[in-house]
Amino acid sequence: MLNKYFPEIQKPVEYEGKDSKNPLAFKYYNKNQKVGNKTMAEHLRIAVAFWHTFMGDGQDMFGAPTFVCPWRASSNPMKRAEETLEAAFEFFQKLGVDYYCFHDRDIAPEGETFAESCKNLEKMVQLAKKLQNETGVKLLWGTANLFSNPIYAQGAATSPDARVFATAAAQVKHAIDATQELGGENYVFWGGREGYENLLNTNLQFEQEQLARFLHMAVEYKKKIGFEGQFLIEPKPAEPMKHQYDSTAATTLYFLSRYGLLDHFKLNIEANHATLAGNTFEHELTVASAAGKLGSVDANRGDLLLGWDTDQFPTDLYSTTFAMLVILRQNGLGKGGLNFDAKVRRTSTDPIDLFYGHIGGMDAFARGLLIAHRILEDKILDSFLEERYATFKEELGQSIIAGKVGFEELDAWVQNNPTPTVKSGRIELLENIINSYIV
Ligand code: XLS
Ligand code: NI
Ligand code: NI
Repeated sequence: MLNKYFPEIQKPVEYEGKDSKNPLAFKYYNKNQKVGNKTMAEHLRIAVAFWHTFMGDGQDMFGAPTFVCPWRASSNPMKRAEETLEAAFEFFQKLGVDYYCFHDRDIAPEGETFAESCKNLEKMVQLAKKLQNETGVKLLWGTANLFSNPIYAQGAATSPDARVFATAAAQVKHAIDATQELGGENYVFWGGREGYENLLNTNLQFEQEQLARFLHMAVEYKKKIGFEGQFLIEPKPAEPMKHQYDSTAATTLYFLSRYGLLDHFKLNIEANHATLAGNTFEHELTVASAAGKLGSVDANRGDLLLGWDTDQFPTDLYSTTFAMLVILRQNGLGKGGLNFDAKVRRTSTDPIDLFYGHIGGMDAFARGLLIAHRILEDKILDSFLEERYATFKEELGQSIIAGKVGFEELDAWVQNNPTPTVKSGRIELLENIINSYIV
């Protein structure tokens, strides 16, 4: 086992059960425990987000870094990248997770030129490959950072400058290559600065067409190189742009179908992006799932009192339960997983805080899984739903569903039948039932 950067942890974090008082043990997440026909690890497919966990140093717009990362000490950028990657794999092993996710620029520094950046990436990919082989940790998804470099200030695929579009395309090509080389199971497109700040300087229609052209090129390239990962789009309504084009699950699905891209993409739903859009996490998951397009999840949490992407670790059992209900009902996430796109607070200043954050998030989802599984096993919600829509199983309902009747036939039916009585939706009862399962 790698053992250099987290000396406080001398053995992998273990499951000790709910009565354990050990803060460095799982109380619910028990990797190999079967829940239904899969183990917890197979259900949850937990991934660590490279950017927050190993690049975050607590810096914000009001103050300097608070978190001293021993793995970021070297002044040589490539050495720093190597040490960061080594620290990351030590962390994955000690935490006992199977997956991680990265942006190209997380694992390799940008060089003086684009060509040099590509070389740096290729080099770091080889080290990542070696570490993956040694530890068995896999890549859930890769992505490209198309938002930090100043050339992307006005968008990447939706930039008003063709040369910037070209640069973004080249960068994504290399990021897909890197993901393929590392056996990545998915590739994510999050529209970093694909959006606008002011309509006065924006040709919105053109920019949306550009985004579609860009994604079509990606699909073509994927086919060409035989990349087998799933393409995912991660909606977000705002930040860094005032309006992002892929703002919610529904707008993204509309965009994909309008531009003939629906067959090639699924969605990566992030909890904090859902709430930023004024939706619940479970709303976004349900919209994606209902379209057969829920591919993966960025598992985090926002703060309803703050209007930005705070990316906190998930701890809310209602939220994890509702999320797992959606995921279990669609039979899992397939190639996707739960990526903790989350960071510890600026005031959590020690490497060990990274363990507390992840342990808490994994336990919260393990509990959500166990609770949701029991709710579904008991068929309480399913039988309620069956009952609520029961009239569609009867003659009238069946003729509506089969398209055998229109407004005139329905008018005739209504004229000849008694006024329907309203059936209770029983929301309070259902909420009470959910509470009785959250123990
Ligand atoms: C930012 C996004 C980002 C994506 C990956 O808000 O969540 O972290 O997940 O580019
Ligand atoms: Ni995200
Ligand atoms: Ni986010």
